[in-house]
Amino acid sequence: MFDDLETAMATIIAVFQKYSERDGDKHKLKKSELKDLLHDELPDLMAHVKDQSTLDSLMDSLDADGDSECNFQEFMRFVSMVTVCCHEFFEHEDD
Ligand SMILES: [Ca+2]
Ligand SMILES: [Ca+2]
Repeated sequence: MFDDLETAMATIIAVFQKYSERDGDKHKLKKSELKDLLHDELPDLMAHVKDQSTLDSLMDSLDADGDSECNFQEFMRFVSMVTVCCHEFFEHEDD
């Protein structure tokens, strides 16, 4: 099968919904939902984000519309940012 990217897109949507539906607005991640998502789905990354203030500033930088929640567009901006960083990291691995 050649649908890896489609699968990846569907996975991103499913992961977002799994956490956004837990509490309050079903279509947005509040800070506690975002925290659980990052801990469970990005454990390697979260190993570098140990303190609450880092999480707070991450949430603030993601929250483009200032409603203190992370909607799917804001989440996607974060996922693409992290993915680009990972890509750059692996590119430099070959240098
Ligand atoms: Ca929610
Ligand atoms: Ca927001």
